[in-house]
Amino acid sequence: KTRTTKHSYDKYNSWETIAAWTADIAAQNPDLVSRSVIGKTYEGRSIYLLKLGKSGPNKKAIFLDCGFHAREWISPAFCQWFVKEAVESYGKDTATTKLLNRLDFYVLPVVNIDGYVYTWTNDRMWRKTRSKNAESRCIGTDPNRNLNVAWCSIGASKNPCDPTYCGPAPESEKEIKALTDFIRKNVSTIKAYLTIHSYSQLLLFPYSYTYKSAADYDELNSIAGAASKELASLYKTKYKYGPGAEILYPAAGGSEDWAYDQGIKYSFTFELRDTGRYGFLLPESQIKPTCEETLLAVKYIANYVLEH
Ligand code: ING
Ligand code: ZN
Repeated sequence: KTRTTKHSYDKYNSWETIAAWTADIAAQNPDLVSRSVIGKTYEGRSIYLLKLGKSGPNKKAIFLDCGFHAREWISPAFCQWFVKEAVESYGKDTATTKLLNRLDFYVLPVVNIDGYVYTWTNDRMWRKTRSKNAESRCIGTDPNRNLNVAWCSIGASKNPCDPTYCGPAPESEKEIKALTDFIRKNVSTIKAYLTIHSYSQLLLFPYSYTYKSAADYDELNSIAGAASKELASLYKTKYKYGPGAEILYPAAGGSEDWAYDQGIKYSFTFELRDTGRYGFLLPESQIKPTCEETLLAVKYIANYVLEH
């Protein structure tokens, strides 16, 4: 098959290139990576999920997703980097080898594929999905306001023209239905849920939909503090951490709150670089350092999950 564009870990890749990469990375690492399709997007694209880990009985799993919001290009870049590091380090680096021997990682490289494609073809600053709305000329729903957790009660809009439109109903978006169906089906094995956004350099944990503190506040706060410290150890990148409602803004219908209320205790939202100089338009020169430092925080959380 001829490829028009080549995949590169330190560049932003088109969806076509990422899709081909998911097939290649699974084919090249059959004992470590497998690919499945968990559903189709509104525009009919396959939603790919990669499963990473050496096969074994009764393994705990960590779910990692990227590309909820179309314009946050550093996010899918991180999921690809994470997979690269896993396959390149397995059998070489003892810590990574141990993680992959004892845990499974489900990696969803791009959740909102239609939106991501649209940022490449039409509007670089698009955020939402690309589904049509009844009785409106405006397109799309905010996927991170569309989950069934205090749906549309705060920090979300009922107006289809707004960037935080919650959709006509919880899980109205096919991409969100595919994700939540998968997690519900595997909820007994999934011990951590990590979702990657940008930008602001924050590590958020529940809740965002209420100012009430989560039952596991103390533990989540100390994990977030330690993970942020790990992240900063590489390039001194400063992260703030805390409950979403308090350190960012209150917002209902987000995936991290939903996962937490499903019983997945270790649930975090990352907001990667930067703090606004480039914002969503983070230069490609920052992909490698951003992914390297973020990987340290993700590995810290994975190790914590393994030991608890
Ligand atoms: N930020 C997230 C957003 O969806 C968030 C913040 C996290 C809201 C968790 C709700 C729950 O608005 C970005 N940059 O998308
Ligand atoms: Zn986002």
